[in-house]
Amino acid sequence: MGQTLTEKVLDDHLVDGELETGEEIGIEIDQVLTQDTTGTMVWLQFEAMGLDEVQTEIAAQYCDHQTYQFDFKNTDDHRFLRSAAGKYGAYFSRPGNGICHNVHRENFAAPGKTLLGSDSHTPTPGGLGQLAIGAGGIDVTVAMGGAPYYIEMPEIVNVRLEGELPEWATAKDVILELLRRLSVKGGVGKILEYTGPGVESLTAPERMTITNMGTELGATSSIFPTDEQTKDYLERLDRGDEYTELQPDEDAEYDDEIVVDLSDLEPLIAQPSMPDNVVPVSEVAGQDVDQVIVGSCTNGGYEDILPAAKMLEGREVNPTTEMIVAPGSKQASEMLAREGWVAEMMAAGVNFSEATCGACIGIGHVPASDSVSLRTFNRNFEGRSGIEDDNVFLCSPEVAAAAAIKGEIVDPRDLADELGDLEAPGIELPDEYDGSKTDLITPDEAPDDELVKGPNIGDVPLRDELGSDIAGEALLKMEDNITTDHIIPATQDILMYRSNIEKLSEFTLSRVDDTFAERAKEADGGVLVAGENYGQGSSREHAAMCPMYLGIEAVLAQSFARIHRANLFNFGIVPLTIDEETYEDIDQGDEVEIVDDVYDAVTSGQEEFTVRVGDEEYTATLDASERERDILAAGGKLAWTKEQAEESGS
Ligand code: MIC
Ligand code: SF4
Repeated sequence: MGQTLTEKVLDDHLVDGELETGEEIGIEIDQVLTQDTTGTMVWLQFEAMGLDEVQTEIAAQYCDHQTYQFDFKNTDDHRFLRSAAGKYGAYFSRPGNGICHNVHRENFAAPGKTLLGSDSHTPTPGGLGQLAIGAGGIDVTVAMGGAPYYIEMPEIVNVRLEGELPEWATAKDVILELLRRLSVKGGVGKILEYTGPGVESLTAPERMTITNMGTELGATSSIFPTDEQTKDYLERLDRGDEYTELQPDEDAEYDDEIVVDLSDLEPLIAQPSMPDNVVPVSEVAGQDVDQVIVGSCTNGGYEDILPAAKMLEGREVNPTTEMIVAPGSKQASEMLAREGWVAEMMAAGVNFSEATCGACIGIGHVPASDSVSLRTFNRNFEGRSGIEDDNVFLCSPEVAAAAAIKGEIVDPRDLADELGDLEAPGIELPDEYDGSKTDLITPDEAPDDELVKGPNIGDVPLRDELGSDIAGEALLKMEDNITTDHIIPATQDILMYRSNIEKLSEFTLSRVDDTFAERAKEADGGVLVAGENYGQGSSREHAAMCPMYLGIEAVLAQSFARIHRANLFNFGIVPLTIDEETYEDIDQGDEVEIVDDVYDAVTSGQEEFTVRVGDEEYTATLDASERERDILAAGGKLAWTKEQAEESGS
């Protein structure tokens, strides 16, 4: 039987296990990336493990999330990260140089290589045939130390693209269509492999918009085959020699198939406050728009901003609307500036920002209260923009620019009819990507002996070995699709404590219940209860670290998002799956007790646990590999990795 493209790349990197769905496999990691808000913990854990040098082909530390240096805290973090990159041998990308995924794709992403990154949108270079996976910080630390990365072999879904995109429909609409059909949990446990005759019409940057936002489906990764488009893009980046052809075998078998006819697509939009709340733009047309932002790792490339710039050429942003353009990389800004597009946009009334994640996580450009903001981003979870009563819509740069011109949501096709001289800008790649590279510092350029830790850099929190008893109050009962933004919100006031767990933990689950952290501290133990897809969204391990710090011992949920589930194991919290009936029966405040000897049950491979709630008993399931059980028993991955190193005498 032939192989899928995913199987080919995995096979090439396989060091443990067999490529059978559901089996645990270990793969070799060629490249790692980390960013400032997850990176400080990555390096603190690297230090705590006693590792002394990066072992992967490429390790890159980006500063992109918290680029504004309001006081000493973010600057302390950036200085620490530069010293860690210099000491251990990673590339360092200075604040303002751009978003990790954009700068990585410009400089390092390569077909057939594996990439592990401590950011959930790491799968972005899947559009170049790279197998890229997002993970918690400590998983990246361990991979950077040279160890394989372990995952359950996902199902491989064939997303067959047919036809070609009509005018005004874009790559963003392809992924919004998939979100509309499959929902934010439709991709959990799956890798989406794109095939079919529609692939060749999409340029590499368009493919990367699609693979970037596969994360919103909960997918482990997304990948495209490589072809003339991939080669062409790499050549324009002056990296043509890194091209290799990668295609699935003709007789490859997939676990499932989805067909998308590109020619059927039209401009789509995700309404507040979930990326899968997708409708045609025409359905919500006419609503006043206060703010429009073009940017982020999904649509912040040169190729994404250019269409918006072309639409604005000789026109003006509506006086009642504010439009911000925040490029994904300084290279994109620089090229758009050299070609005169920045001036053109500014003349139209655009507020041009530095290359940063910024507004995507509520840092700067917070919308006005109870207003509509249209963004080309990938996430619109409630409150993520920095204000609780936000109304954030997600759309393509074309739809965003149309709204900026009209001052209200409008299908760009209708705006074109109305204006008479507005043409669909289409997609255009530059002849060459020629931005300067001065802000990407090689490991040899700035070697460092010491880690520089200012007062904002705390210690890595640790948990003791797993005990025999877990009993305590159900401190919080939550609904379906709770995001990591609910558990540990981003936004400036909170993000600046990412290196200081004691302080950060005060904000745990504050978006669900602002008394939670206080109550958890007082109770000194307890469990969380949640519905489906608990912990969807980001890779931030802080969403497991902080509950651990507050004494949470188990999470009982109907299902878990992949990265967060791994983070719970990594920080010694037992993730138990419960059915709907059990979920319905447990109330917040109930006393919950796991009847089994937890340590024995976890280490002996027991799958079913008895949970007592008042007088009733229920069954909860621990679906975990032997490795995951060992990690849990040790009290988390840091302790477990150290134990392993001691046992092997290294
Ligand atoms: C996000 O988009 O939510 C983030 C901020 O990039 C996170 C990483 C973080 O929380 O630092 C992610 O997606 O993993
Ligand atoms: Fe940055 Fe937003 Fe992309 Fe996360 S989703 S990496 S915050 S731009």
